[in-house]
Amino acid sequence: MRALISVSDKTGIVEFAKELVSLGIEIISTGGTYSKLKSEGIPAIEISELTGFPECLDGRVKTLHPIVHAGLLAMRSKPEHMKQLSDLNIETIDMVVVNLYPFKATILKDGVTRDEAVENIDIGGPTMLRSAAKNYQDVAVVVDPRDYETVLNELKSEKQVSLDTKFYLMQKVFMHTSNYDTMIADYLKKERNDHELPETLTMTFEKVQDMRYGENPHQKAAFYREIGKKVGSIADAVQLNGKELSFNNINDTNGALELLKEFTEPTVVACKHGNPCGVGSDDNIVVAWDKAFDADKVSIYGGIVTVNREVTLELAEKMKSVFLEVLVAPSYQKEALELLQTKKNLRVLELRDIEVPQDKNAYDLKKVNGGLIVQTIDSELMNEEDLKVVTDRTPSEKEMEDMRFAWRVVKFVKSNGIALAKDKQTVGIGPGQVNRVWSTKQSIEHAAELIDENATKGAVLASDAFFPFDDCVEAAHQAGITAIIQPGGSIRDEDSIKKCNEYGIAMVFTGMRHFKH
Ligand code: 93A
Repeated sequence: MRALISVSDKTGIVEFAKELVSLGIEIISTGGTYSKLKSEGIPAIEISELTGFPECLDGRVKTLHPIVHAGLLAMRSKPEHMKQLSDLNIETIDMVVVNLYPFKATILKDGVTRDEAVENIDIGGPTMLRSAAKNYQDVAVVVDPRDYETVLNELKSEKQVSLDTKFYLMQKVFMHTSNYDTMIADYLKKERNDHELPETLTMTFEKVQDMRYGENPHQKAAFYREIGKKVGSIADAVQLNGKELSFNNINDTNGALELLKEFTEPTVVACKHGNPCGVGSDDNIVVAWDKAFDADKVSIYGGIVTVNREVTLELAEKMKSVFLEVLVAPSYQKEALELLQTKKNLRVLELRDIEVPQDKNAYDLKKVNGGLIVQTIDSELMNEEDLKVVTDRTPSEKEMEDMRFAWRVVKFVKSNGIALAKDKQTVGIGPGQVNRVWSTKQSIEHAAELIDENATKGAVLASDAFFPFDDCVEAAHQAGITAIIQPGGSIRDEDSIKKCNEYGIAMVFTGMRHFKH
């Protein structure tokens, strides 16, 4: 029996090769692997000796030779194949142990050049893997060091690798090589800044962890991360305290981080079930917390909080008294972290790159039954030049400031979404209703019930999409709201504008809609 070993990741290879030799298996190997085995005193034949051809072109051509590939692809059950091999003086190769040039590790390196990445595209390795895998009935192909043990155990007890295992190894190879190629294609697409949606969509994600369950306890779940640069996402956060993140934690934290990224000034976002329940901005992060907390002291219970400034001891003390599921911040003062770590259920995460904006060309994917709907992410807020006052009254500077704040928030409220704000604090949020006036009424009720009856007086209202009727303006007026920001674009815009003018409400159109489902 002969095994060809050519590995970049040399983990466990010496022990594995030693065992193969002790089982009487002959080893053929490529340059670096050969040197490693030799230095450990393991007998091996160099690939160039087998092929009679030197490794050349900086190693670009090592194993790409018919002696290798005929030896792998010959079907032992076909006499013509075996006769041809013998006529050509080629011997079979019965096992391939290959793992590939570290393309992923290379593209993840800081400052990697395109040339360096391209040089790390393995050609000979996948070719051998594919040849061996195609002929799986006769060749055992090991791409993952974690399979060395299984293979050895079978060789020791059965003197061969079982067909079942060989089939499993084959399937693993095609999964591996297709992921490898997809990773290369993804990288090149990004390098070309290609924003097109391709004819067939392939992406590779790697498993970060299995999760106890999914959205509900009877659903299986795992968390996969995109392969590529760090983008300040939940996948890049480092957990400093608390239980493992759940499926819902990850989903909700993602939403809370997306919203937070809209803000550069000190801001605190509290979210529940994918919707913000309280958002506050201020020059002082502790005041921002107070605003987010006071916005809705009920819903924040068991909520997710994201913060874009260091958590100080003063802030941690305030947070400690609230039951939170997840807290994410760019950093923690030492004493603050120690205090938070006394709450064993609180998942405390550090995300240094919290402000890194999302990649504008990233895909937003939604699985539907039988397919996938794909779009680029909603990375815009509005075009300043489209911002237009449509009422007789022009909003005051303060109203404008609050409207800009509310507009950022409402972008992340599930549609139909309404956000009310005053003094850079949300005072009412109306998410996910099937008509807009209900969302409006809900946001007003939120303010009255969770803050006080006067919370909406002098507040502003942001709507993620246009008003189909003037009923939202009516409700806003009843609540004492003085300014409205919305995309505009309804055939009945005039009705809403008229009503605003009647009540002295200032209204601006952004010309951009932010549905979110
Ligand atoms: O440069 S290659 O694409 N050309 C080849 O012919 C070839 N054969 C094996 N890369 C090739 N390999 C790869 O070399 C293997 O997939 C493995 O990752 C690596 C092992 O090289 P070494 O034994 O010299 O460290």
